[in-house]
Order: sequence, then structure tokens, then C-alpha cells
Amino acid sequence: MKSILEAPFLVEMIRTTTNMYNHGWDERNGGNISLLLEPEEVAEYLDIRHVIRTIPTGFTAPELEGRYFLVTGTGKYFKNVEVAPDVNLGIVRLVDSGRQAELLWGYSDGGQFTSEFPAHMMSHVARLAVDPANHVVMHCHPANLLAMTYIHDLDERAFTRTLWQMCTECIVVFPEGVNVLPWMLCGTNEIGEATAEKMKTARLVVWAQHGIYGAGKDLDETFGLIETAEKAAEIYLKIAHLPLVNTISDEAMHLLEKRFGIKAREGYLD
Ligand code: 2HA
Ligand code: ZN
Repeated sequence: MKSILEAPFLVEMIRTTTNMYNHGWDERNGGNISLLLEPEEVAEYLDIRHVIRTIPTGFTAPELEGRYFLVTGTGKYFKNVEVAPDVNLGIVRLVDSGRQAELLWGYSDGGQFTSEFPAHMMSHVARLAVDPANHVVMHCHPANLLAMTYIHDLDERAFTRTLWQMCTECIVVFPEGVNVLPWMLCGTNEIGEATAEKMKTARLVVWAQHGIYGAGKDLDETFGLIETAEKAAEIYLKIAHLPLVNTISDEAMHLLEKRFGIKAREGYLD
């Protein structure tokens, strides 16, 4: 059997966590990622009949029965993933209607998946219903987006429009806009359900005064979504206190829709 450390999904996960740490998005144990894996993909590297231990999830998700995920560990630091992937990551299979997770690899110090596992799994259910190609849910704490939630109206249309106006490419990268949750207690099924509800209509969900959730078909796409929104928030913070002389008009946004074959969220453009 091939070494799991050579599996493209593991290599890509390590590259992504390292890159996110280097961007300053994942201080200490901040942030978490879950990547949906296909059984055949996992079986190339692991004996999938061998369960190391079973971990209760605290929720039910029958839609995810038998699904495999590579997930960052609770309390673990993104900066350490590359030096000890088997301690900081784990591969689990959901069983018993999602109530139990069978550990197949990783969390080798006795640990378990991220405290945000409910938000991740419920978001996978929501995104898979919209787009069967969705494989990734990613959470992190990018400073500019976070800062923006202290000074900007949290109305989703207003928040989205501001981000779109900060870089020409924003509307092309996330035409559905960003959804926003008010401050809520993290790590709970409640915030998981609220995030999943918001994930039905957008791949980006801002958690006010906390961070952001992104979803996408692969790690690169999801990273790129967050990266683009974060760049826009950075520009917003550079100009928010200055007199606005120019902007990207709604007319220009309509030209971008035509040029790139995208459709902005209904009612978000005038
Ligand atoms: O796991 O980011 O929201 C650390 C977090 C919790
Ligand atoms: Zn967080």
C-alpha cells in the first residue's frame, strides 16, 4: 500500500494549512478545514476496514452516512501540520447516520476533529445539495474581514456590495455575494445549523467578530474565495476613513456580468 504522506489530498491539505498560517489567518489553534474524500481515494492508502477508534459527533447527518473526511484536529495549530500531519489531522468515516465518526488515520496523540465539526458537516450537507462537486469547508480568522465586521453594517446586501466595490474581480469570484451571521457562540450545533442555512445561498459566510467560512470544490478554489474577499476587506479598511472620490458603479458591474458570463445575486445590483 502507498504511503499516505504521498497522497495528493494530504500533500494539498498540508500546503493549504501552511499557506493559511503564513497569511496570518490562523493564529494559535484558530481555523479548521474539512475535505471530503472519495472511498476509492482513501482505499489506495489505508485499509478502510481498520477502525482505530470511534468518536461521537453530537449531531445527526444521515446525508453524510459512509462519507470520508480529512479534518484538522481540535486545539491543533495550523503552523504545526506540516511537521506532524498524523497528530494534527485525521481521516474519519461518518456512520450511524452521522452520529459516530470512525477514525481511520491520524489524531495520533488521542485527539479528535475540530470543535467546529458540526458547522463543517452541516455546511457540507448544505453545499452538496446545491453543488455535488463541493468538497471543502474552510474556516479561518482573516484580520481585515474581521475588522470590517466591527465598523460596517452587517446587512448582507450592503456588506457584499462594499466588497464587490473594492476590487473589480470580486463580483466575478463571488457573484452570489457573502452571507453574514451576527456574533454567536462558536463550536455549537446552533452556529453549525445557522452557518449551513447561510451556505444554501453563498459559498462565503462571515461570522461577525470571529472570522469566515468558505466552501468550494477543492482547496485552491476555497482558499482563493477567502483570499479575494479578504483582499477586498483590506482595501476597504485602507479607504473607509477617507473621502470616496471614485467607485465601481453598478453599470460597470453589469458589464462584468456580461464579460465573464456570471450573474450577480438577485436584487444586489441596481
Ligand atoms: O478551532 O477557529 O472557531 C479554532 C476556531 C474555532
Ligand atoms: Zn474560529
